[in-house]
Amino acid sequence: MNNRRNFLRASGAALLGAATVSRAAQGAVPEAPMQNKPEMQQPLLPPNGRPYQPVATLNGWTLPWRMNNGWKEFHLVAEPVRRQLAPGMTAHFWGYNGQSPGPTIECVEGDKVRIFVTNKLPEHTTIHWHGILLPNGMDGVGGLTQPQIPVGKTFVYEFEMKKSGTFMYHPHADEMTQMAMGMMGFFVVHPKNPGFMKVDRDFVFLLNAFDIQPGAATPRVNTMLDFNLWCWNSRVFPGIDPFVVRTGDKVRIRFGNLTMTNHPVHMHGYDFEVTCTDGGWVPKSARWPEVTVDVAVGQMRAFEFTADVPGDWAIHCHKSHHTMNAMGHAVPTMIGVDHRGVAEKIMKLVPDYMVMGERGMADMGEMEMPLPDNTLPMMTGRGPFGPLEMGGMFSVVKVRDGLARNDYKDPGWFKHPPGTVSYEWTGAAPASSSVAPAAAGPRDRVLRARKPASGHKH
Ligand SMILES: [Cu+2]
Repeated sequence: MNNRRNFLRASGAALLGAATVSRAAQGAVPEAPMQNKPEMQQPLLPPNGRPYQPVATLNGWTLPWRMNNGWKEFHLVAEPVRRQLAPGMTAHFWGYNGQSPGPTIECVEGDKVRIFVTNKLPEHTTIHWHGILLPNGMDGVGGLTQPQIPVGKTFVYEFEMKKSGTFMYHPHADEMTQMAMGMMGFFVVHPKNPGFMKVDRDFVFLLNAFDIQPGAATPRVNTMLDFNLWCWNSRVFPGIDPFVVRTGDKVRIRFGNLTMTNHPVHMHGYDFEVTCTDGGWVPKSARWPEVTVDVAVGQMRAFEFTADVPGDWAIHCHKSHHTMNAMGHAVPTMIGVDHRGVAEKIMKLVPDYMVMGERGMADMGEMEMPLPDNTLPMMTGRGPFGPLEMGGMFSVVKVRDGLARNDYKDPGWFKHPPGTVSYEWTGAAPASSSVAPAAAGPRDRVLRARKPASGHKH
């Protein structure tokens, strides 16, 4: 927060100075603010230009700009960055202005936008403005519509925002490497009329995926399909910010998919309507209610609902292997397999050996398993009732009474009104024995014999 306030102060000073500054100074490249904190920064209320409700970028921030003779000027720096995926794991990525994803760019329909892009990567790059209508030579396809931006050089993109909507930016140069390394950002164009499609809270994030081997920090860039870290804004559960919402708020959640597969994003507790795609706003007559929206590769979707039911409502990708972190892939299904005797013999040879999955995988959620450094557990996180057994693309929409208008602070866990939580039946069982509790099996013996977790690191 402090960092951010500092640049806001710095950029505010620059903005104040802009009116009186000389032509030569106006010709200088604008400051490139940097941010490397993984927590969501307060939405950036526009200090000039047309008013709008700014977006809240999950685990991210919005890039400040300066006005220069009617142009909004932004400065992106493509560079290597470090990003904490969740406490316990930091990755070496490429990104923009200190972070992957890069900062969100926000402007208004009709704005003239000038974006300086400085390349501090070890190879050339470009930026493509995904979904934005612009002159062909501003489209950012290296080799096709412009020369590549060489290492160390700064290029300028200039275009006028023809329509409002939900967009993103990413390189169109050595794409497989650069996107696998985390280069991307969100781009929101607000409507000229602030009353159009007005909401109280407007969240944005990108879905991205990485292949980082346990113990490593740099993604494998030649992976085509078998990614092992499924992220929202380069974060995994429990590192993803909650969506903090005040009861009664009109809420919009926008996301774009820059992974190599589709993601059915499911939200609990509400039905909603998709109101915007990367092509523009969806007319009312073309919307329908749903509780899961599938977003294909390269697509963007925004859905809206009125948050009238308080609670902690899960929101997640519905592919169950996308709500897990690395290490889940090579484990065989062991449900129903009887390990009697085998585990004890193996433990004589391999002291850390553990039996996994004989009763399902839920034990993984609490398991004290030795992990390599810089590696996250496969299923993790704790809620008010115990382990959540999640990872990857999972977060919580926290709807609470009486929050302040711009309060996005995590309010903690929901306090359920008495008598509203699922409970254990303690009355009489039916005469048939089919629902009697299962007897303790051989598994429990193995768990008791397990070595204490002395090698446990994370
Ligand atoms: Cu998914």
